[in-house]
Amino acid sequence: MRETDIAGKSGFATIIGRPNVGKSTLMNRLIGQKIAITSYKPQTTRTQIRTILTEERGQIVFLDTPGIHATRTRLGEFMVKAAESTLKEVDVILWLVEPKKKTTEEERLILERAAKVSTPVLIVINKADSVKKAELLPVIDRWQKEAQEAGLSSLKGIIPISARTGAGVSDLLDTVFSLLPEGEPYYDEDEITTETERDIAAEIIREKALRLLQEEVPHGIAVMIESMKERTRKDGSLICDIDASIICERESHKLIVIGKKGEMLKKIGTAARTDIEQMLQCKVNLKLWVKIRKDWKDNDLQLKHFGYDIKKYRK
Ligand SMILES: Nc1nc2c(ncn2[C@@H]2O[C@H](COP(=O)(O)OP(=O)(O)OP(=O)(O)O)[C@@H](O)[C@H]2O)c(=O)[nH]1
Ligand SMILES: [Mg+2]
Repeated sequence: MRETDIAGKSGFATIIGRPNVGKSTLMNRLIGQKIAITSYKPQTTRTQIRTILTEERGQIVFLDTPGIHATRTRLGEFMVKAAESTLKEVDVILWLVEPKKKTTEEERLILERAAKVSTPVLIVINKADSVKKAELLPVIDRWQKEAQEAGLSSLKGIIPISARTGAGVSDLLDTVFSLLPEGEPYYDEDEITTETERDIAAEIIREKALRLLQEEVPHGIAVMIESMKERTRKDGSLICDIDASIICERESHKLIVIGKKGEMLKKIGTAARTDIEQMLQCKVNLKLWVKIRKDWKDNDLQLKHFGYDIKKYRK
């Protein structure tokens, strides 16, 4: 290909799929840096997260989105809207699925929605490392048929990858670039994300809570950064003081988050501090509090206060 054929591409690519399929892992892999939090539990990501990849051939703005699922709470409604609202707004849809034998209800929902828009779609079969190569072909065939039957006429390819190992990711990137329109970049070339350090710090704390706590407790948690200030220590080095609150839904959850003699809260704090120090490249002094806001997941005002503004995506 001549260089001029690929020069100056620019556009948006949304990453959608059901919960836990590996969307955030893929986005981090694509930009080569950890911005979005990940966990083995479904419904980890709650908002749209925007990251930017700039290369000589152009710029891609990726949107990592919450997993699409059937939902009963206002927070769940917000999350699904945050994902679905991207479908029409972008230049390419990266739809992640897993190499399983059956299509899930959630995936049928996505097929239906994606067939209604004219945006180019790539079906990305993630976690290809979890099956033998020979098992992938029937999966590709099955998705081809599913897409045809659902009238997904904008399907541009089916690409197996592993977000975990990186296998197939550069082919995927080439395909995304080939589908983007030519145009000026949307962001400066040194910009990696539109998330603030505060947003990322709050998410890191939530990630540690998700990974360390068992069962339903972490799904009812929100994290608020109350204050975040850098100061110079006597020896001239920088330190960042962060005060943050973990919000939970009930007293019993608060006790679990704090743990016996405060052990759990300490664990969450230590793990989060290490990651935040890596992000900020300086020492961090992290203080964590635990607060109760009863049923905050169904209260529009509180949702907005914790960064989940339901009006943002409601059309
Ligand atoms: N084996 C394998 N596991 C993967 C791969 N990609 C992601 N995972 C794992 O799948 C789990 C979910 O990953 P996430 O990236 O958090 O998934 P997500 O789709 O963003 O999930 P939600 O935000 O909850 O919708 C994690 O335990 C990842 O380590 C992969 O390519 N192979
Ligand atoms: Mg995610």
